[in-house]
Amino acid sequence: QKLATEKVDITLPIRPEREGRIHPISQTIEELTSIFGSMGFSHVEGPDIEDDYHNFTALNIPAHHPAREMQDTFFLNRPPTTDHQPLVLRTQTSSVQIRAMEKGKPPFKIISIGRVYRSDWDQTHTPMFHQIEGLYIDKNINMGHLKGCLLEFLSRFFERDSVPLRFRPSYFPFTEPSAEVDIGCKRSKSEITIGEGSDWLEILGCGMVHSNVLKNVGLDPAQWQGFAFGIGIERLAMLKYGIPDLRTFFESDTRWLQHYGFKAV
Ligand code: 2NM
Repeated sequence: QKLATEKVDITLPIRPEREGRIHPISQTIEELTSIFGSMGFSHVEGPDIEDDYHNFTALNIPAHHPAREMQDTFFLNRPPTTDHQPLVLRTQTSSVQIRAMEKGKPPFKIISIGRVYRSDWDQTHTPMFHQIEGLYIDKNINMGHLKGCLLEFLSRFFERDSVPLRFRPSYFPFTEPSAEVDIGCKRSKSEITIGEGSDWLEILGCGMVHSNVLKNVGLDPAQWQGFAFGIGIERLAMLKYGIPDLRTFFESDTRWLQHYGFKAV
């Protein structure tokens, strides 16, 4: 009787369960690694906690540069390194590339991706964000290669046949010459469309690696040269996926993640 009355209906659907979502930052990092991987860049990693030398000095950032000031950089109290250097939370991932160049032999064709930290908090800045930096050092690399590389990457990332790019002269301590790159876009009331229209939007910084940086990692600037670039990943994700507010990336709101996240495949 028990068997007859307490039969389990195995054809019933399961109780609804909310499926997890992949965070837009993780998704964007996957896309970037895949695009640059197919362009011949390998992925290098390094520590989030850096010493003063790798975060600043090796990158030709002089002793009294504003980026070293307390209000921009998170300095760690303890433990100090044996050579009494301050320790910092890395402010850019270029420190990872310095370490890769110290350890390896040229040519270098690498990207570094990861968290970076700056003491900043407002509508368009969070104290932690993500960056991708690229570096290509060989015997005959010039700004033409830089432009071609960025054109290929940005058109693939934004899924367009081509994208209009504008190079504006700029300044970074670690590159000479340096440029900021704008991408062509169209602004309507609530949306930005990338790759068409008559407006410009700043998207990344780049340049030819400074001869002092090459010397600092033991390379002869008369033999080796190349380009580097750095891009904020949140900004790329916001533009590609129409996410309006930067700070929502780090609020861990599962409703936000259900909306903007990606289904696992
Ligand atoms: C940027 C802009 C320009 C950069 C430089 C280097 C290194 F390590 F080779 F010196 N890595 N990344 C670089 C250059 C980063 O970010 C806006």
